[in-house]
Amino acid sequence: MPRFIIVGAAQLGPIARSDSRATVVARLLELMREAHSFRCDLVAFPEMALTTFFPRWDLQDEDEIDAFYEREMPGPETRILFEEAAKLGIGFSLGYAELAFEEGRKRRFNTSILVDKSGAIIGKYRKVHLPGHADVMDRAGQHLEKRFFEVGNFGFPVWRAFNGIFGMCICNDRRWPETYRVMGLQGVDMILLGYNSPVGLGDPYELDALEPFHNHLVMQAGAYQNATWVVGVAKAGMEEGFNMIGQTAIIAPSGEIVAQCATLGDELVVRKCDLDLGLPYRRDIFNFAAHRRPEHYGLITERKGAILPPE
Ligand code: CDV
Repeated sequence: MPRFIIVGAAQLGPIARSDSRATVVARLLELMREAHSFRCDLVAFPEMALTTFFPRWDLQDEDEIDAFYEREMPGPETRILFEEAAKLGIGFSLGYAELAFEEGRKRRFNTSILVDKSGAIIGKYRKVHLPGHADVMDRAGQHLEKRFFEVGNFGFPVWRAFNGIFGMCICNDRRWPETYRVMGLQGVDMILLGYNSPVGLGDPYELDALEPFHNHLVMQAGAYQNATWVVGVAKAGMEEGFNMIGQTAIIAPSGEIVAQCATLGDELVVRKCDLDLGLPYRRDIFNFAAHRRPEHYGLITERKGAILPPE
């Protein structure tokens, strides 16, 4: 029996610091309704889709910081998204900053959820690869994710949903082959991936000119090497003076980009995806059971990391 899904990648243009949740949620609702008009089963939204990308600022005030986080999901301002999804019969993935009270303390995560067509949360992922720094750096722009988030504690789970096996990862995760491989080893059919990727932060991000190339390079490689669909969704455009790349793309298990946004604003691209398109790869060139040889890769668990060249 064929396994098709119509998926929408809902890129967001910039979100201003002063934008209310209600304003942003209204934009998400519009994209969700548009996705439904294209008969989408599922619409994917970016990383931190409810607020501006606040880790660019050296925020100190606890209340000011907390205001960027969701204490509950759905919450008072986001419930309407879940209600609309249930009414339309469309699933969605959504990235947001999560404030959790666990192990007797306040915890902060960069989180993404997967919601089914009834509006129920069926999966939650917390970002593992947090880029940037905890302390302010002497350079043009800051990326303080290591200060504002803890490393995710769920690993890279996958979920049976939408007639297939689905996984999620967030932004910088897409640059790491382990991200895709851990899900690939669990038979993932489609990875939903939101990102906020600024250029112009200054050293060490001097490779700005190659950023668009690297963006697609890693997602296409991850898709091909693990025979999975990848849906990469950007928050794009000039946000609070920072230039965020777009290039939202739907990538087939062949590694080919089959749909791509053409703007840096709110834009939906849609693709009917055959979830079995990866099977020829899984049966042959990337038949993990037949060809992978982890027992011959060396004692990688004992190596704590790469040795860096001298400065
Ligand atoms: N939000 C991100 O994870 N951004 C990083 C940048 C800072 C390198 C990224 O990998 O795109």
